[in-house]
Amino acid sequence: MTTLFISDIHLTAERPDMTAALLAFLQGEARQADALYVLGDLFEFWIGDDDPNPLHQELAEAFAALPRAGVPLYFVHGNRDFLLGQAYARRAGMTLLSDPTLINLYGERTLVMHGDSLCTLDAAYQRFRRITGWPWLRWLFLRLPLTRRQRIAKKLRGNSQKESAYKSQAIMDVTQDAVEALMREQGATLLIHGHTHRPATHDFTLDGQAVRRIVLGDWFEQGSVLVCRPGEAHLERRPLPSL
Ligand code: LP5
Ligand code: MN
Repeated sequence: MTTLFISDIHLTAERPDMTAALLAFLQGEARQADALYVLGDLFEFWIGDDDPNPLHQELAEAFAALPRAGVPLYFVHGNRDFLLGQAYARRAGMTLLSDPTLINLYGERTLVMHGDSLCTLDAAYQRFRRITGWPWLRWLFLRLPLTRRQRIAKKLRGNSQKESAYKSQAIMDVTQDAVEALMREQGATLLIHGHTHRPATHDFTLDGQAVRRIVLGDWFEQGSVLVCRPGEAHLERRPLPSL
């Protein structure tokens, strides 16, 4: 009995080692799980389900094998792949979840989310998030020619990299206030998210009750997998192959 959580793999053709590690994970241990949750930023960036990138097709096939083998597969959008749509989700056998979603994890009220919405000190990012959430802007963007979308995505990535260099670590982390407000509102005792690339387990007390926040890691140096069983949760590492 295990439920697995991953996020922030940032798949790109430039990192075949990360793709190989994820494929091995999907073809191996994920097949034995009760469910797999992917909590955003699976891809380095996503500019539409019509992108003919062969990596996307390869991954769709590998993911779709899971639900075919009886393992439910859930996806929460990240800030890099928020445009991943129903067409790709269907191809990959993924059920799209809203951010956040409350699940029952072996009897525990658990919130799963990407985590970017909790970074409330990062005002510039929250503005970006609000604007890129406008349905009409998404609609327009998705109708641009692919090369134009690619150029815009690269530009946004470049700006983000430049800006992040000037932001403090504290600004780019979640705030305890946002975490507590959300957990209180949802009556959750466990919160699982990614985005910050700071894998850790944070135990604290909320209104007199012991609660926990688990942060998933990225896959740049090694794989990061949260393995949950009834009453236990372990953040584990998986090696990347040397190709
Ligand atoms: O990228 P990452 O994870 O290292 O940093 C994030 C925040 N950055 C982003 C931007 C993404 O990297 C860009 C991804 C492109 C996706 C595909 C294109 C789709 C376009 C769709 C249009 C509808 O998320 C970064 C955070 C950091 O996490 C830590 O939390 O700090 O935030 C930024 O750097 C954002 C800037 O601060 C935003 C400032 C500009 C605001 C104006 C909005 C203009 C929007 C125009 C849209 C076309
Ligand atoms: Mn992210």
